[in-house]
Amino acid sequence: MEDKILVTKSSMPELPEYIEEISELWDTHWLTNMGCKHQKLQQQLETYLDVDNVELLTNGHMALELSMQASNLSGEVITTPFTFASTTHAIVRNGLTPVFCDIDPVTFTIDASKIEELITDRTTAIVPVHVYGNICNIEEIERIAIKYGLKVIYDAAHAFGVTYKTKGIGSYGDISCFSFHATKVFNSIEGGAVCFKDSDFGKKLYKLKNFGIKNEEVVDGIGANAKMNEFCAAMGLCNLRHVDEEIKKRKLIVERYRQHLDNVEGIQLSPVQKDVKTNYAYFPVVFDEKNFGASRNEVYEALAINNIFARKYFYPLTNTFECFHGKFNVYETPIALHISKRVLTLPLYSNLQLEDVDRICNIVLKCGEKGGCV
Ligand code: T4K
Repeated sequence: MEDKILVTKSSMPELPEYIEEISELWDTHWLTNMGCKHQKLQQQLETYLDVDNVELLTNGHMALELSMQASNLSGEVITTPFTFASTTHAIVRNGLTPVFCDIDPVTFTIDASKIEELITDRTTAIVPVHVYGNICNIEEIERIAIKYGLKVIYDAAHAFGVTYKTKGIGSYGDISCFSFHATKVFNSIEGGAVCFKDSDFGKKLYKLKNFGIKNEEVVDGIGANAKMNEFCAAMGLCNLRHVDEEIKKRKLIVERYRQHLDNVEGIQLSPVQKDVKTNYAYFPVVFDEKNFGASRNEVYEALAINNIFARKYFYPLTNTFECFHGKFNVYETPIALHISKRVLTLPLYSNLQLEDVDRICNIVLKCGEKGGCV
């Protein structure tokens, strides 16, 4: 039996490169609290992401949670349930009420044409998600935000390195939050970043990530601890040197997938978006059982039998989570519900072999043939 193929595999530099990067830490003994690796990565990311300011954090979740806190939001926040737990949890953990907007059936991002009808006098922000590296309808979201005086905080966890109209995706909206988790296109083991324009917001965020400390004798905020440590920052510095190469390799893999799966009846793939340079973060496939001949779950099982572990990102929807005890009505987001029951993200990482892509696609396509997935 072949080795397991998982949905992704962390990108890592060659070991000597990482050792070289961290060796300095044995001289300085400075391991965390905004050391030199942290500062260097922050600066390099401002350039790479093409944004005004970057603040590094322990992970993408704290980037979201503390960004919302530093924005002094209250009341309701419009978002989507077709996302990882983190987005909704960050809203709820800030004492805010998520108001779920449905998604666009093609891009899987928030359907901007449905946002306005959800705005009330309690709405203070929109939290859209750039799902799988597909970007949201930036212009329409901006128009609505300006019209109603709302903050826009993008969950850009999947959008590292994406550009729109040649500008870094993190430069749109008030704030964009990236994840540098081990499973992402760019990783710092665990890590995250907030991109922003407003320097007052930046000062608040910085304090929130460091206990609210102003100086050695004054603590004037009730902060958390969300600082990126030096080992993570060093991993980030190494991986940043190779990320363009990684994205190029991902592109070849995605092209191979598309050769097999484009124009197959009953299969929907991500769109190629106009004016977007994508990062090939995930390879989602939506299966329409009637037209394809097999359900998403049958394909998932058929792959698993062959030691290939695709994932149902994003199923279940966050508005169905048990922790919310039925508080939200999932039927208010019917398209998100429809997609979440049918989507499967196939394995995708830079050193996935093209022959493995062929094998994965053969198994998938066989499921659609008469006789099913056996
Ligand atoms: N917003 C969105 C839209 C997000 O998708 C996420 C995270 C966030 C916010 C929050 O960002 P972070 O706080 O995480 O920085 C994984 C990731 O843990 C999570 O970061 C990611 N989204 C989510 C979509 O996927 P799980 O529970 O599926 O992870 P796990 O442990 O099952 O790993 C998935 C696969 O990744 C494994 O089968 C193999 C591979 N893997 C995993 C680990 C841990 C590696 O290759 N190396 C590793 O170290 O959540």
